[in-house]
Parts: sequence; C-alpha cells; structure tokens
Amino acid sequence: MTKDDVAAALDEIGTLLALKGENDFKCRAYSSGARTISQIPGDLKQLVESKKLKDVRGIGEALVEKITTLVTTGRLPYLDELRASVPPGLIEMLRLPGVGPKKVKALHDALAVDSIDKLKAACEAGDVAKLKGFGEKTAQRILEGINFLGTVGNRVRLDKGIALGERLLEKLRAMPGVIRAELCGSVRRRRETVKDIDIVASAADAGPIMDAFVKLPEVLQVVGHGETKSSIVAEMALGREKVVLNADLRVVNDEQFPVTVLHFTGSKEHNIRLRQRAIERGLSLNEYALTGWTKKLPDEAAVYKALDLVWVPPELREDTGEVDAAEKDALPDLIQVKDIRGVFHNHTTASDGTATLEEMALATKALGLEYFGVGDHSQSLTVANGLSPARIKKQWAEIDELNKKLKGITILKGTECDILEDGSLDYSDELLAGFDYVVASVHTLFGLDEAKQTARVCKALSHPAVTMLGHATGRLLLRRDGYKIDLDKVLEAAAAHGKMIEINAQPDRLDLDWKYVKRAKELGIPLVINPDAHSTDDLALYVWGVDVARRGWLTKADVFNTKGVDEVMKELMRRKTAK
Ligand code: DGT
Ligand code: CA
Ligand code: ZN
Repeated sequence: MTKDDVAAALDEIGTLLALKGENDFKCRAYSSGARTISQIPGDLKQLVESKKLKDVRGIGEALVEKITTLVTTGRLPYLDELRASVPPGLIEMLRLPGVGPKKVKALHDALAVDSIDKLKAACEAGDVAKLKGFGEKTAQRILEGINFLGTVGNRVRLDKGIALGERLLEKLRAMPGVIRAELCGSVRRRRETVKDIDIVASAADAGPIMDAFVKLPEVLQVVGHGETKSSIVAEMALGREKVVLNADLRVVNDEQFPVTVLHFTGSKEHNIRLRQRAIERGLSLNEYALTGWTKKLPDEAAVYKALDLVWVPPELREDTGEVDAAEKDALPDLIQVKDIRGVFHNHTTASDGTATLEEMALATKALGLEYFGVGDHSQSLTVANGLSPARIKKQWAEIDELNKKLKGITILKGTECDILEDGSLDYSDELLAGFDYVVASVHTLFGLDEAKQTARVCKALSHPAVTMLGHATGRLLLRRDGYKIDLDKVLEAAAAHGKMIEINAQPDRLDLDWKYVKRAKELGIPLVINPDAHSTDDLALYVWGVDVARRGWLTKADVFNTKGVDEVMKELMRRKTAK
C-alpha cells in the first residue's frame, strides 16, 4: 500500500459517502484526509506503527482506524461494503461536468437513475428538467456532457497515462532477461490524451517476460497473453484518483528493437511517410525490420539515417512537415523543461488559490525558478473571489514588502483580468496601467456564438494593457469542448497587436492546442507557458506545457518565460511604455 493507494481509498470513501447522502462535514474529512496522506512526508507504515498518525493535523479518529487497517492488512472491509452498496453507474455519472454527488443522489432518489444510459433517457424524456434544483438548462448541459463522453471513449489525460506507463516500464526494466524497454505510442509523442499504453521491450526469450507482465500487481484484467504480444487492463492510484488503462506489451529480439520502437511510437501518418521513403530507396519498412538494409541499426537514429533523415523527436512525429525538415536537417532545437525560468498566471488565497502569496513565491523558488507572477482573478468574477481595485492595491503593497524580504525570487504584479461581454476589461485603464502584466481570459458566457466570441476576444487583444491571452478556448480535456471561437482570427489579432498567447499547462486544459501553437509561432507570436497554479503543488504543472510547446515546434527563443527576470521586466516595461 503506497500513500497514493491509501489516499485513493480515502477519497473513494468520501465520494461514496456523499453519494449516499452523508453530511458534507464527514465527506470532506475523507477527501481532505486523502490530500493530507498523499502529501505527508516520510514513511506511512512507520507513522502507523509508531501510533503517531493521530497527531497529524486533519486526520481524526475514524481516519486513523481506516488508514491503520489499510496499511497493516492491505484491505478495508468498510470500503468493500460501501462499494457494494452504491451502484457503479452513479460513480460514472460523476464524470459529467457540473454533476456532483448531490445531483447524482437526487437523480437516483427521484428517478431511479443508476447509469449514464438511464440518465440520458431521463433527460430526453424531460424528467430531469422537471426535477427540483435542475431545470431545462441543467438537463441540456447534462445531455451535452453525455454526448461528449460518448465521443471521447476511454481515453485518459496524458499525465495519468504517463504515470501508469512509467510504473509498468520501471517494473519491466527490472525483470531478468529484459535488455531494453521503452514507452511508445501517443504517450511517447506526448499527445494530450491517450487511448492506451504501448510498450516495446527486447529480450532473447519473450516467454518469461510475458508471463511476468500479466502477473504484475497493477493488472486488473488480462486481455491477451501471447508469445510476442500481451494486453492487460492496468490500474494504479495516482494522487487521490485511480487510473485505469489498457497496456500492450510487445517483446522482440534486441536487433529488432529500434525498428519496433519506431513503428509503435507512430504516429500512423508519420510511419506512412517513412514507409514511402523506404520504398523509394528500394527498402521495405514494417514493425520488425527495415528489409533490404544490410548494415546494423543499433538505435532509432540509425533507422532515420538509413532513410537519409536526422532523428525526429517523438513529439514532432505527426506528419506536419517534420520529415521534410529532417531531410534538410532543419528541425527546431526544441525547448526543454530546464529552459523555463519563471511563471505567470497563478492564483493565491486572495482569489481562489489555496496558498498565500509568500507560500506560492517560496514554492516557485524551490522549483528553481526566478520569478513568480501572480494573476488572481479580477473583480467581476465573484465566484472566484475576484479582487476589487482596493484589494489589488493592497496586494501590490504586499508584493513590494515581500520583494524586499525574499531573496532569490521576484514576485511580479499581474492579474488574470476577465474579458467582459463586449470585449472590454474588468478594471479601469488607470488601474490596469499599474500592473507589470495583464493576462486576459474568458470565464463567462461560453455560449456566445462564434462571431461574437471571436470579436470579444479580439477586442480585448487590442487593449494596450493586455500582455497575453489566457486559456484561449476554455476547453477541459475529456470533459467539455471549449467555447466556439475562430482561433485563426484570434491569432491574427494577437500578431497584429503584438500580444503573447499562453499555453495553459493544466493537464486538463493544455490550451492553446499544439496545432495552434505551431501556427502562432509561424505568425511570430511569443508563447508563455503558465501553470495556472491554484496551489503550491500546481506550480510544477508547467512541465506539461513544455510538452505542448515541443509538439508545437517551439524553441527556447519562442517562449517568453525562458528569459531571466531582468530581461522579462525590461520587456514588460518596454511594452507598457510603448503604448
Ligand atoms: P492512441 O493510442 O489513440 O492514444 O494513439 P497511438 O498513436 O498510440 O495509436 P495506437 O495505440 O493505435 O498505435 C500505436 C502506434 O502503432 C501508432 O502510433 C502507429 C502504429 N500503428 C498503429 N496502426 C497502424 C497502421 O495501421 N499503420 C501504421 N503504419 N502504423 C500503425
Ligand atoms: Ca496507443
Ligand atoms: Zn482562468
């Protein structure tokens, strides 16, 4: 039982209790206990054995007992009973945006809805709209959510897929007989969501590796167990959640390994290009060999070389011009995580974050970064405790104080300023002029038609105070599409007005999408990778934005926050005085 396993179990208890209608206080004790356990330093087993668990803040008696049982026996009958008493369909319904345990319980109690299918039928029959606390709009939103889930299938977010993939990979690499092993497929290409985990390994004898693979503790179900390929459904706890995903393992001999890795990394479109090049050279490329080539192929780079190409980073293998560029040795020198030197667009307890300005700044410094840009919400976003002009001025004073006190980190004065319906901004021009930078974002009126939404955002981009556009489409991966907007026009406006565009690195946003990142670069628009952190832990999320940047062909020079603090301040000042 790892900490994450325990945390996931506690979180599940909290959810199940909420679905059963338990009071908020009790449910929250479990979900916040889960967060505490997943972040607790040191060895959990030791903490349990030394009976010190009860001294941990936020872990009450009931939780101590459950954690102790989990850690000492690896099981929890209480959770098993809870699971048995709640229809699994109810948990699935929680995947719908805007549908929490209370709504699910109401639907179950009033309409006996216990699955997504039944919920869909109830919506279509008009029963949900009539239900107290729901109404026409909610019913419509639920239906849209159900249809959306239908289109995304069982894909999962990249960060979750990688976590599970790396766990499996680590265990494979440790197996006797395994020579090399690599994660392939969309995980290796860093696509924002993944359908499954593709792993390729090499060994002289595949049999024992296949046998061990299908017996890993992460295996929920064995889908296939063959000589060269096995498929499993794997599961692991991650933070307070569970990831469940298919994983395919192919084992080949070590000579085949580079070609097989290349093939299963894809994409399919990239593979087709390579196959054509092979044919043009009198060779033939398939998943196991480059037939007709007589020299050794020790690694992937050698396979590319045999096709007169330089090695192509997996993130670029989407058939968007990378093969032509590789032929001319003109691939970009892609940005790396270590190039990032600071972050903009972050929230503190002043709006809807969970940590104070000082805590956030210190956590940013601990990540090895030089500057922390605060971007709390603006006044009209009352649901997120947006800041009034008076509170902004107070925050500025606090920043000035902290900047005198803190060493090795600079706090920048920013705002995530709402774009209002008509495209104007949520603060006066006078106040806006006092910020070091302004992130302009849409948080309301997602339902505007495309022309209006586009005009709204383009108008905001024409405002002299705006530095960059935040989460350009508002999408939430696997949960909802973004608002309707003509991104080509938005990019044109950003280029025309000399604005930057954010790559929001939250793993469920990754917004701007990499395809538009590439286009933004072509238009000369600087990109900014922002974690949109709402907690100290969130700050590190910027790494997922680096993946998007790489898929969008960005180099270090294309990303504004690869510059050091002095250069950043100078550029922000230049932009302000140029107005
Ligand atoms: P996913 O799983 O939907 O997130 O995306 P991928 O790219 O991992 O797709 P997957 O798992 O179906 O296949 C893994 C790789 O295998 C894929 O990227 C390229 C290769 N592959 C699969 N099917 C074909 C095919 O029909 N032709 C070629 N040339 N390659 C294929
Ligand atoms: Ca795949
Ligand atoms: Zn936002």
